[in-house]
Amino acid sequence: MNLPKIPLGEWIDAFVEWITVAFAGFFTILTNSIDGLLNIIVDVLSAGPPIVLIIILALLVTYTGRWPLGIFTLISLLLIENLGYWESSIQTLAIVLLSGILTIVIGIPIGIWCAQSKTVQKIVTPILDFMQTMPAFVYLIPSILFFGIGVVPGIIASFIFAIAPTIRMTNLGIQEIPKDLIEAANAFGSSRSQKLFKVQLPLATPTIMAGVNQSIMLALSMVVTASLVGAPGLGADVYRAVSKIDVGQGFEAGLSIVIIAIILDRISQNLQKPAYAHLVSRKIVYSLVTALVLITAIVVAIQNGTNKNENATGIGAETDYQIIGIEPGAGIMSQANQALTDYQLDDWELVEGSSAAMTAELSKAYNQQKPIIVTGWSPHWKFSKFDLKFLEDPNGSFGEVEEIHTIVRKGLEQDLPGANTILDQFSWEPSDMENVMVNINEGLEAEKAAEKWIEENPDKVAKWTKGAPSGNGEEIKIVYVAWDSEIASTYVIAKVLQQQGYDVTLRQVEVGPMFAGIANASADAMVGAWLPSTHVEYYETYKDDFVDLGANLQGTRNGLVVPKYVEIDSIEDLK
Ligand code: PBE
Repeated sequence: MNLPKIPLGEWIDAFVEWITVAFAGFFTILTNSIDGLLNIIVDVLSAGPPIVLIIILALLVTYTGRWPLGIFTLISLLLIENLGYWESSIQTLAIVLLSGILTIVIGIPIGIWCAQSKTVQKIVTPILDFMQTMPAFVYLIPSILFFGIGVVPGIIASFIFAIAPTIRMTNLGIQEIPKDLIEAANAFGSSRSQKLFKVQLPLATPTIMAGVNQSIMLALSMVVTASLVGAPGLGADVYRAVSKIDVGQGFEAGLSIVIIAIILDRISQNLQKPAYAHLVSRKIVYSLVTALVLITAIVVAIQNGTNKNENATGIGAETDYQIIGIEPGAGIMSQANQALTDYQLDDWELVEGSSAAMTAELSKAYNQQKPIIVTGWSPHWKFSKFDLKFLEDPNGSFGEVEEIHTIVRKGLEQDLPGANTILDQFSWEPSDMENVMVNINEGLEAEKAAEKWIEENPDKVAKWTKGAPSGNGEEIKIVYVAWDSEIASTYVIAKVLQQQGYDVTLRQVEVGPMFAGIANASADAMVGAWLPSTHVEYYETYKDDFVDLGANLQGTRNGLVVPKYVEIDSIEDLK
């Protein structure tokens, strides 16, 4: 059958683009409010020294879930603090609390509404099914466009992912109430709202709380995913560990997430029926906690108000002192961190995320002519699409002009001599690479863009394949990171190898795994090692276990990049 493909993706793209523009103002307000709320929560949680919060949490857990749990909380939180994950934990806790609060404030009323109207329930149920089964990653994509990168798209995506149980359980809890109780309430002539607040909600509370508990757990399970778009906290620590293959750090951060999960789970499960309610009444304890939170919030707010420099202007204030980064394991991220130290930019924050999120953020700012600073490298399509400039780097934090190397596993030369020769002879110019990148950015599939370049450059390709025996369908595994530059080079070399008779498999991985994969021979080749400085750490770690076939491109550059309309010229101007 030759039916044309339904352009579902295109429709969604157009729809999302329309929303992005039409509701830009609304999204800005929403972003700022969520960001503001989150900052308040973080400020409150980190108001005193860690030990204060640790003791308060331990007491709260003791009260709700008995003393053994309290002791567990005390010890495990001290452990988190000792391992150095306290700040990340506060961030994570704040993100989960805020998603939880949003879920309660929005989910419970919707649940009540569902319980009261069959029609609403019929509409809401399939939407919830959809929201819960759609992979949570997918929500991140439009979230970045609407809310930019950082913590807000993460919170929104967690919220969408987590709200369903609260709505469902509220609905269920109310519907489960025995009919005779409702009839009795009716018989006494109670109004709708009396019935709701005096009969239905109190009776349904345990079920509703079970829903809220599940929602909080789901929100917590989103923290790693959310870190892909720049949400800070333990999730970002885990992502960073994966990106660099740091087993120890991964375990420590993972363990901290488990501890926080247990604590949140036990508190939210037992809030309704605290273990020691017979000793101290719930009212007293919860009022105390609420009062404490409110007082801290007010004190913190007053302090912030007096500290704030109202007339802050300049690039820092305009960009919120943020530099938009990419994957945490990328070489350019260590260089950017080095630059923050070298130029003493203590106020600045390097936001972690992904290359795709970075370019999305850049396009968005550029279209609104807003100032923005990103970690950037050339060759890259963004230089053809936008008017950009590298900031001068007098201290050389980003290294000199570099080259990109092809690296293969040991033994490839013996096993697949033809493929090895082609990889060895692969070499092209920055303009070639940029040409492929621009085509991909303009919507051509990576594979098609590679084919197109190969067709247009037969002479270059002939040099790469010269003297290389063809393959006989042997498999060759190439690994790459989803940086635009590496997508271009990898697809081109893959297509050439394929045309020469090899069965090429491409694997997209994080930076650390790319190097480690070649070193432990679970992959055969990569064409994206930026040397001598960008990937020096990985190179040094694994260099005894792979074969460096030398440069395939010369003249790359890393640095901080801004649109030309931004009025600074050097990293020094950020001070
Ligand atoms: N990059 C592109 C990579 C290498 C290729 C500059 C983003 C990095 O920083 O690791």
